[in-house]
Amino acid sequence: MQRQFVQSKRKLAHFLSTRPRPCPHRSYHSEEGVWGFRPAAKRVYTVTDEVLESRNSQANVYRWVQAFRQHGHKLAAVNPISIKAAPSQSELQELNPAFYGLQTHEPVRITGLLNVPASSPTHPIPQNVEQLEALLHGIYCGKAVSAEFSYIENLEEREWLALHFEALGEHQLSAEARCEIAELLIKSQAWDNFMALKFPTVKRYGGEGAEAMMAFFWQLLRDSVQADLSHIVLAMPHRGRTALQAAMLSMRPAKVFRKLSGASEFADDIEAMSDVISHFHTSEQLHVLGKSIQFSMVRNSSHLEAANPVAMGKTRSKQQHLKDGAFGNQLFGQHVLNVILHGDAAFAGQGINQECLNMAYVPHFEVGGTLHLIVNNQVGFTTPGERGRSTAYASDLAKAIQAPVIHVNGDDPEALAGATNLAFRYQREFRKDVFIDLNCFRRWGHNELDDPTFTNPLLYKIVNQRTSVPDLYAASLAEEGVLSKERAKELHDGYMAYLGEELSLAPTYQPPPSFFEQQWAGLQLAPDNELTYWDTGLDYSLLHYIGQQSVAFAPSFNIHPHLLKTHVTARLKKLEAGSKIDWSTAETLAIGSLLYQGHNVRISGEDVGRGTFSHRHVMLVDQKTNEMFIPLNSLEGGLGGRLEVAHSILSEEAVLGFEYGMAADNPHNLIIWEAQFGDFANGAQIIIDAFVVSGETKWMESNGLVILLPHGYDGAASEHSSCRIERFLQLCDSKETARDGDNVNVHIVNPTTPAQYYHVLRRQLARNFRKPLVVVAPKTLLRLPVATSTHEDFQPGTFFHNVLGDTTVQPEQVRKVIICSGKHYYNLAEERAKREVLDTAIIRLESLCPFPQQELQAQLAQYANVQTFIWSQEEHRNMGAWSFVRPRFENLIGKQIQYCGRAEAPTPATGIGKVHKREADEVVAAPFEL
Ligand SMILES: Cc1ncc(C[n+]2csc(CCOP(=O)(O)OP(=O)(O)O)c2C)c(N)n1
Ligand SMILES: [Mg+2]
Repeated sequence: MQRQFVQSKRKLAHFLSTRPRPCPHRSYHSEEGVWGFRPAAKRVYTVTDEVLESRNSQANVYRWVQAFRQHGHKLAAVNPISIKAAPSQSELQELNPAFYGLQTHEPVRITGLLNVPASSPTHPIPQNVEQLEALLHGIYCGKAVSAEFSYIENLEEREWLALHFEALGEHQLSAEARCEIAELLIKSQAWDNFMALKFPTVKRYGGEGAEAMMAFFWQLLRDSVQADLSHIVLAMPHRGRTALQAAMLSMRPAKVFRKLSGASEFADDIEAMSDVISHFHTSEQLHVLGKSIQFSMVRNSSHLEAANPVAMGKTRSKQQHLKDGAFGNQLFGQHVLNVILHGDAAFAGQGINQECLNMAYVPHFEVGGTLHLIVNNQVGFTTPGERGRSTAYASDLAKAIQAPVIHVNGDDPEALAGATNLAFRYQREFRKDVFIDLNCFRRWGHNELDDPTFTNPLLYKIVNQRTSVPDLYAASLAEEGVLSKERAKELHDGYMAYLGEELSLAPTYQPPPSFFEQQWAGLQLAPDNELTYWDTGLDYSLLHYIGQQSVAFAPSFNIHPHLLKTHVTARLKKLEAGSKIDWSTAETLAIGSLLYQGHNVRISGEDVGRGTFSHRHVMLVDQKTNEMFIPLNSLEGGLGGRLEVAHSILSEEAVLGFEYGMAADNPHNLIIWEAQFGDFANGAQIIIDAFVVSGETKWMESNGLVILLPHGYDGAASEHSSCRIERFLQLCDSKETARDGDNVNVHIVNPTTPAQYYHVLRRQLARNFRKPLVVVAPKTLLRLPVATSTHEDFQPGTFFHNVLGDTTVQPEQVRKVIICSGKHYYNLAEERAKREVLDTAIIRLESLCPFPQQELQAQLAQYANVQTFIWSQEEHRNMGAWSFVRPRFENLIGKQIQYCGRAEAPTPATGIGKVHKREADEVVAAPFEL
């Protein structure tokens, strides 16, 4: 027997050593040249001989034990309000020992099969199948917790999870800890009761039914400080959010009460449009077990789950700042932990969750594993679970990335604390995502004014008859003599009295400012009555050096021969000449100079390393080794900023949310997101609407994110032609009847020269305020010889021009002015030259929003003899900037303006080549024929 076993061990070792290993050159990698990524060392894991021997010699028992790990959760009664039928015998047949031919009294040796505490009179070690069955049922099919992890491919993780889940019973809380948790639950309930009493008509999305959530945070904070974490970043939806903030964090209840009386959550002198109470955020230093930890809750949007990638981005930004993970030399998550709470319906229903999970382990998006808690009240608005998803559990998406799930009964706060500790330890051990599915209930309707019995009468029969979670827990502690009823009442009454005092203070309470603090200190709001100009030029010798370095590589690096010619040599030539500087070079000069000045820059999006149009090549790939290299990270001198090339997954919504979070966290880094084509930015519309264009006025949270949207009609049909400038213009708060200041909510530019692009990028960080910047980016201009710049365009004293006037005409000859924006200018200029027209000036609006009224006026003032003003665009009439420009031109400039462009259409561009050509010809001809 023993010899056979040794032989099979040898075979196993041989098998392991001869299995094909992943070829390192096929995976994303670079030990040196890729800032923000470092491949994790491979872990080696072996099962001990003793364990293997025990398992192999009792193979059927081991199969049976494994079946409990796989199927035990189906039998577990972790649902405090279940109305579902119990699973059938056929579903559970693999839990039956007879399924494996095992007899009730057959002896078992549990070494290596199951992790159980040492034998004790109350918990004797099982000696036979019958005793083991009882134990397996107790562990895997209990009433408090169950787990799913059998789908995880990695043996070490599965073994770890089994080991620690089986020992979960050992997570015993002290009497003091239990009292602390009880106090939090009591306060959470008191908060909701107080709100119901004083504000009976308010939709507050209380935490009633899910109060056990407090035990999650209680345990999380303790584990986090013990692991020496310095930050927790949390995304959390509406439900129970104010209860958490009031009962556990230091949000002043007076702030909520003030808001509910009709005032703002900001002090009276702050002009903000504000938000609802369930979106309030807190960022504060908490003191736990003698240590402190920064607890940062990201702003919430009503769009469920949309805040999740924002939290991930914020986490990564903090990690970058603290040299966490690959930004230093360790695993991600050494200092900062990302935590996300979800609703059950929203987690299963919203596609952004798939995108976020898909980002979890991708280089440049990893944050070292997120700890997820699904607050599973088993209903979403009126929709019960089985109507809200196709899967058995609300958490099943977690399986897509093989994340373990621990299901917990929401009636058992202590079980939740234990599950939290287990999830936390898993995250620390493997730096991977892990889920807790908190099975609880919702005491009222979707909001407290709804009647849930209209739609879910049976469920609510149970809910309405049952005791609350805090009362149940307090009663059990009273019974055990841990917390007396009197003390529980005292805690409740004391908190209610405090809330009463806060309510009386609310009318005069002025919430302290919570913006432009910490890393945002020194920045301010943009001016409301002027457009500011920022000298973003630099000495050309520095730019020349940066440009050279952007294509420099070691002699041993095997550059692609085509790139050597068209990218490297061509760039060097242009730099040397100081002329014909193209779009990609200008971008490099902007990025490189910011790095040189000590700012970190991150460019994110699909295929950004090469660039959709194969123009960027900010990341080079060695043709022999597949090794990636980012030349701009080898600048010498300077202040050492680093470029992160975050080649993203094929997602718009989650990735843009991630970048918004990075930019929200640190205003001194330039964060750029590029859509593959501008058309696809609509996949991120939720993030654009709920965060990018509205975040500042809702939350007083500025953001300097740059969004690059390749745009332009070049015959590529409906979905490769238009970034929908009209939509962005409709989202901005530029004024139709008065002058814009820099304080518009978003700056939208359509630059026509590489130097303009360079200046507008650098301007993002040069200013003393931050605004999201949408760049309508070119495609054909990337290689258009006339759309180039010279070294003078970059020199000190130069800056971004909101308007580019016409320097080619004699002003007194001009009878007609065409105003346009973007690459269309070059088509018009070419047509004018072809027709040898001398009486027509073409003015370019480089900035659309803010609308540069004064500069436009200054340009127009040169032309005293003009009768005709035309807005010319290549987009259709119901698209492009026409409907934005027209009222501003007519109201602010005081002249009529005529339209030339494509006629109205339901989709941006034709798919018929000949039609495109005809339209393109007509569009450039029309202004000259009017
Ligand atoms: C994207 C989006 N769609 C719809 C809604 C409207 N809505 C608000 S809460 C809710 C139900 C959410 O259910 P669940 O995720 O289970 O959270 P719960 O409210 O039960 O805590 C819905 C549909 C929304 N806020 N966001
Ligand atoms: Mg729900």
